[in-house]
Amino acid sequence: MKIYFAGSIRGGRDDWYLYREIIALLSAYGDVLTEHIGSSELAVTGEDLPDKEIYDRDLDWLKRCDYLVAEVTRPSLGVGFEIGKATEWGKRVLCLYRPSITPSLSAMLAGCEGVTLQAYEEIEELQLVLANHFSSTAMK
Ligand code: 6IA
Repeated sequence: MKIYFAGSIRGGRDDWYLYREIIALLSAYGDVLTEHIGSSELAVTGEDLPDKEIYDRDLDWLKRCDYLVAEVTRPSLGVGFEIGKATEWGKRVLCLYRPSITPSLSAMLAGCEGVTLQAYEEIEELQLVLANHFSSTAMK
């Protein structure tokens, strides 16, 4: 099973350490194609690739994934774009967010039928959330 994890890059790297922990939890369920999102070395000015190469590579991974899991507490244009594409392509999409920081999410996520939203505050809560999500949406 292939999982595409999406998290803010140019939208701000405040939560990079949290992304790293979520990626570690996700790796119990499949191959996480985007482990670099949780890297401390990927800064806002980060990866040394032309934008077009990043775009082509990421969309290719997104097309091949079974699940998109996104941490959407920090608004990111790129993450929103990826969620839009994934829902259009019929991927299973789980969006995780912390209401203490972002109490009301964009209606484009909150109102989208193709998106499963899950609020949480502590990383410890996610173990159960992910177990439930992957067992209830298991690939046939
Ligand atoms: O708009 P954002 O940059 O916050 O968008 C973040 C999302 O877009 C992530 O979920 C990634 O999948 C994708 N993305 C955006 N930029 C990159 C990137 N390097 N490398 C990999 N995925 C990316 C950006 C380097 C840049 C800061 C020079």
